[in-house]
Amino acid sequence: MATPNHPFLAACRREPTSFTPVWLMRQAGRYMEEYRKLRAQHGFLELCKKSDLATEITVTPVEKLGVDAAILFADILLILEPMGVGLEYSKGDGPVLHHPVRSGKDVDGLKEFNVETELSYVYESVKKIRKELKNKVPLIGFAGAPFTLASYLIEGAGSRNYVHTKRLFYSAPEAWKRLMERLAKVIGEYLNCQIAAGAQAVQIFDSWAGCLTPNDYEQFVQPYTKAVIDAVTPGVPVINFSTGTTGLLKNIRAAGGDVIGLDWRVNLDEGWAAVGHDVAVQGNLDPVALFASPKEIKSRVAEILKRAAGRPGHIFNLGHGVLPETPVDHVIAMVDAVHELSAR
Ligand code: 1CP
Repeated sequence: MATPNHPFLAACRREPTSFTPVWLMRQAGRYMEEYRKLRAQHGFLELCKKSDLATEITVTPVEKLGVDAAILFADILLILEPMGVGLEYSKGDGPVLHHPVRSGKDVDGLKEFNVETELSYVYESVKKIRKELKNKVPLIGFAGAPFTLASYLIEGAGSRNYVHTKRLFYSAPEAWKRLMERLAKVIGEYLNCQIAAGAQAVQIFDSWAGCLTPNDYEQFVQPYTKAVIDAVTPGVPVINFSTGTTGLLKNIRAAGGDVIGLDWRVNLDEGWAAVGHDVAVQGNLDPVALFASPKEIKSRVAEILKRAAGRPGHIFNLGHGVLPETPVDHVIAMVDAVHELSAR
């Protein structure tokens, strides 16, 4: 089947589009009543592993919001489960790993696993979602970046200061290197399996890279993120997403990607100039702005579009995911405003 030239994919390639494509990180999630209803009946891992449910959760926001891309419903931590770290999602408290990695010995104790068979439920979802979407919008696959996944593996949960993570690379750089090489390898394979199943672009989430100094990013993180991006099937656009990385943008760019994610802590035009106009950008509305009135949301959308200046290669998004209490009608107002104000 010939793939139509979707605005989202064209923008990834910095080709001109008749309007600015828009989608939202966490567009499927707790702010949506349909999701909360399903979540009341099923555990989070069950929602990810039952491909019919994952498909429904992925497709619902596309129809309801009118966005220009779908993102696979899954989680960055699923790839850690087959390593034997005791992944659990407890209601309300976010994910926990019962056996975190704290030493070189722990790194070597992580289970080797087959990415194709152990995570086959993810590729099953990708296939079903593509079928369900009928080529109306493209499907984005994703994975966590090596650093963000390492931080969960080492801390055992979300973290404020990443003390254990940084201590591992300060005090045991060889163990850190072994861990990051292993992560980079499985993440690259995982993304390529999603692509083989039908994902048309992939996003790499380095959500917590903003805690790093530029030197530490360059030495301990950049080579591994770059290895993942270099391993992605040629021709498939890669979005390199991070937050809090205004001071790291040159390094983020050096790690690679066809599209660089910008969060709201930098003006879009300044962020784009910092990464270079020879790459596409994605962003960068503050997720909290969606709690303002639709009129205020529209003026903030206008401000970001003005900074993008109609340059090909801008994908509109939030700077991070939709927050759980966000009013759905404000999200719709945002998507409509992007389409209306960017029409050319
Ligand atoms: O309780 C629940 O219902 C689970 C809430 C939830 C959801 C809806 C979690 C647990 N993950 C997800 C889905 C999810 N996670 C998607 C789906 C696609 C989408 O609509 O965007 C994606 C892309 C993710 C990626 C993800 N998971 C990231 C990177 C993006 C980000 O927000 O920075 C991270 C850091 C995670 C870990 C995670 N999983 C879940 C939670 C609550 C968290 C964050 C915990 C923390 O703050 O440390």
